[in-house]
Amino acid sequence: MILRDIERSTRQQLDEIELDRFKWAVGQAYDRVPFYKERFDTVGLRPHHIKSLEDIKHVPFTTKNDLRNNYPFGMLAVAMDDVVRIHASSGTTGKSIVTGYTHNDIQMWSEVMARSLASAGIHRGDVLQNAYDYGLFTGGLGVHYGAEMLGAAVIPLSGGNTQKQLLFMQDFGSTALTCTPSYALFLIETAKEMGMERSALRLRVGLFGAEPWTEGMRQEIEERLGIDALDIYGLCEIIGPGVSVECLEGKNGLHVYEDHFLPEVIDTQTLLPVVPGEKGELVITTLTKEAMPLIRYRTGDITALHIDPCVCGRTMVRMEKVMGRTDDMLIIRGMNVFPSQIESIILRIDGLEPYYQLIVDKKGPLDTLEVQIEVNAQMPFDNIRMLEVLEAKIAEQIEDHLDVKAQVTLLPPRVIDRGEDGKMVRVIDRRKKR
Ligand code: DLL
Repeated sequence: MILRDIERSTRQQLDEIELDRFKWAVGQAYDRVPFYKERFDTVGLRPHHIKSLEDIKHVPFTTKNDLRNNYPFGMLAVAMDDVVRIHASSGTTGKSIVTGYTHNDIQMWSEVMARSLASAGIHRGDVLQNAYDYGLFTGGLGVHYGAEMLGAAVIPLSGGNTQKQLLFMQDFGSTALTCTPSYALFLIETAKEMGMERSALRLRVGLFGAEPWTEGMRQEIEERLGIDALDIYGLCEIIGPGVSVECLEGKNGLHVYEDHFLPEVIDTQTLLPVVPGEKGELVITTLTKEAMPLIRYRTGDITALHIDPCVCGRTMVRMEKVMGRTDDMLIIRGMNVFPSQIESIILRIDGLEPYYQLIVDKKGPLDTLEVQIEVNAQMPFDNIRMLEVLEAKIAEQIEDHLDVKAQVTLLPPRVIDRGEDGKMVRVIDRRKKR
């Protein structure tokens, strides 16, 4: 199959494709988006200056703020007549990020999503339960179009209606599940409450993304559902889900679809590219997108790129599981902490659920961190002494691993808000309000 051929190209073949497409994308942006013409003119860059992939370092970055400043349609490179779809991020702060798609963009997106599903071992004949939200969020429709292109039978359930989801999962014999990792946990919890046995389900594989999740969370979901749980990454600015995905064989980093998205990782201080394997901020250039090409877009996501071969035979570069966003990184008394680091610690301890929230505040001049975690239903919540001992143990582990003092508060099951769109809110930073 052609799709698989390109995924096994040699590095040189990939570089050639990427250079051709990179030149095209820079030209499109320069010729058709006034923002880019002005930005490139300021640094004296013309599209014909791009001779090699190395020349990318002379090209200015694009940021989320640039998109906000051009809200809603200022970044479009085509007339509205050629736009067939508009998506937007929920935008909890400031203006939403808006993105448009031409017919070809939708085709390309469907293709990378079909490839993503195939990379998870999903095929024609599978019954795919799609519990990503349908709407402005790209999860629902992105997976949907990919599943149809692949030929799997997609059930467009969207998020919510959890008991019904589970009944359909059982009655329709769903073999694949797509949703956020937190929603997967919620499904597991609800199935348990409904007395639904794992053996009543035919699920084999799940493709989870849209928020950071750790290896510990993967293990939890895999064990409780008896499936392979794989990571899928993307963002609406670039296309939606399908920028990169793990393969079933390797389960060790997400292959970036380099024929459409050119990835770099930069040091957030120097803004220079880091060496492969080193962590930094992911920057992506769209190589084929027509409606809204983005050149060196700073995603804000922290990861590292790996170029060593993967057992699956795909040659495309792999990115590590995203550990969080640059703006999720908390600085607590001078120490850097990502919610995902706390998650890794929590999930190693018996009796806890992966439902937690970090509450950051200030007492006088000092930052304080409270970690609230739900315990599981088996934990005797009236045994105060036992809870205190456990809280102290968790605090000790957090301090050992992250060098940060935390007050740990255990909560009964089901009290932490599960979040909208299936994405959980992990951090409440009260320092920002003051
Ligand atoms: O979350 C697209 C998506 C839908 C991806 C379904 C995967 C599955 P946005 O709402 O624009 O798009 O949010 C994008 O979510 O910059 C990351 O910070 C985060 N994110 C997305 N996927 C992952 C992942 C969709 N696998 C923002 N791991 C991105 C960690 C992720 N964070």
